[in-house]
Amino acid sequence: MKKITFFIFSLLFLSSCSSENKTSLELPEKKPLNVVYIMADDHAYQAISAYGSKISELAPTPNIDRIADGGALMDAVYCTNSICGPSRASILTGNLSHVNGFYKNVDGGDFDGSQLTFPKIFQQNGYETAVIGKWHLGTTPTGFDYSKVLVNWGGQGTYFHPQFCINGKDTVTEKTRHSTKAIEDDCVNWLSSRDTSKPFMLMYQFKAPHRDWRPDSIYHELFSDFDFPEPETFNDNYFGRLAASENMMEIENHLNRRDMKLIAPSGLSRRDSMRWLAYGDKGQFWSPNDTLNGEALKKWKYQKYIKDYLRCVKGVDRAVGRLLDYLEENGLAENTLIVYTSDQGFYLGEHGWFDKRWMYEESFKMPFLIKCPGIIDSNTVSNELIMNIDFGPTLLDFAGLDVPSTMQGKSFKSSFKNENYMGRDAVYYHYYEYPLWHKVQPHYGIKTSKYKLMHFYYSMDEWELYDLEKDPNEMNNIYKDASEELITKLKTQLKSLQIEYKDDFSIEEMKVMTDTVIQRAYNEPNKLKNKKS
Ligand code: SGN
Ligand code: CA
Repeated sequence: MKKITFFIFSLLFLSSCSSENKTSLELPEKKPLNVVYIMADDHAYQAISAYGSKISELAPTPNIDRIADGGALMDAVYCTNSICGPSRASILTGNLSHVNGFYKNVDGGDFDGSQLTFPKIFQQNGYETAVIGKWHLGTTPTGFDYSKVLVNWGGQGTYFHPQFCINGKDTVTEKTRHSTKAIEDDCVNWLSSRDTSKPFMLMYQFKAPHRDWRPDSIYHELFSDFDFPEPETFNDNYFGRLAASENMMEIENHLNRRDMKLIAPSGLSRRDSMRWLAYGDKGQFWSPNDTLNGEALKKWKYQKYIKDYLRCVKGVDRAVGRLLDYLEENGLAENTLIVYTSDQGFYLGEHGWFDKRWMYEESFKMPFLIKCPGIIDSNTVSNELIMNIDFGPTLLDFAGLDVPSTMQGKSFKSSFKNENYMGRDAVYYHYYEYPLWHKVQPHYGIKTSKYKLMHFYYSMDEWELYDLEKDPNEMNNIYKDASEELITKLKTQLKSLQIEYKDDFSIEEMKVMTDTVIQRAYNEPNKLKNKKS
């Protein structure tokens, strides 16, 4: 794609606004559209107050909500493979996991950065581009003029003493600031020192609130004078759902000592200390004292988990507020598109769980708030069915840049203004990683506005069907009771999506994808020496 001048940018932005009756006299005043894409890690929509859940009323996110107040709250945005690296790879490429090649975090290799990604298109069209924070794709980011990404702890980064790699070369260890604060400061610094003759596209990506949920010390006392309510499905017994019954992500049975912030006994070797802290991952029983067990222990674990999680969210909300203030104070708010999302959803005790991966609603659905003055009206609520592969095409479309036909995702920009917009009637899902972590059976499926059909195919052959209107909590699998007509209709729809997305492999071929082991070579500091930058 050829570079274009900034005069052309102005034209493109004008046309992208599709604003009626513009005259050429107005042209010189119009500025090109900037983009700030904010993404947290594992931030559940239930923990954003704009989505209105019970817990978020007690732990509001006023700054994140500002994005929806000035733009749109999207209520039907879905992840195509609900784990970190795969979701990020799909967002960058606009393609499903089996097409972009990054479909597992564990033994799934590194991201092929030579592929076409949406940041590359912004960069090729004269934007200054940057990614700061969590990346988790192994290889050095491509398509960015500046990158500063977390590299320690297998690319996850840590909350304290995180290590960042700058432009694939220099590694720095953050000695004082919490990871959220370091990323917040770095983004504002990057904005302040950017080349102001160009428009910018910034990816602002937090580690928080990912496991092991370690908040900044300034939030340690938050929520200490009350308890959060447990979700309706907290004591789910997984009746009628074989795959769910085999999980290893229960609050009661799989949170470990590290998650609960216990301190390992002194005198242990580093290895033994790590083992001591990881105790509980595999269902081993432990209790912080002699009196807590049974239901009381489960309740105690939940409160510790949810409070630390929401304290981490509090830091993210503050950091988002700082960015929004910066844009407003520097005259950038009117021509900057802002997105807030998470790489996937997360369980906050629903079905008794933490973590993600399942096609059940809490981990499948992504929070998505978007603001673009002049195009999206304030306080819009959208129920359009969207997939994460649509993000890149949409951002390009807003900026007036061409979306390559090789991207499987589609822009939903025109859904905000065009009353005749024809959106999707179903979204597609496919998850592969097994058994690590958390023993979630590989599965694929579709969701329409009324039904969800899922197939768990790896070491079982189980179908699940939910009537989402009657059973939004997905507790009642009606696959065996549903009419043949309904099952046939949904399976036909599923098959046609698999063909459309070129994911119509045989079950045996799909199993091979899960079993394939591709070593990863993260850009961790000690490995960098051996790698070419
Ligand atoms: C770590 C976590 C898992 C989590 C994965 C994937 N364990 O391995 O609980 O599912 O990350 O998360 S931990 O003990 O190391 O925290 S993802 O966001 O990268 O997909
Ligand atoms: Ca994640």
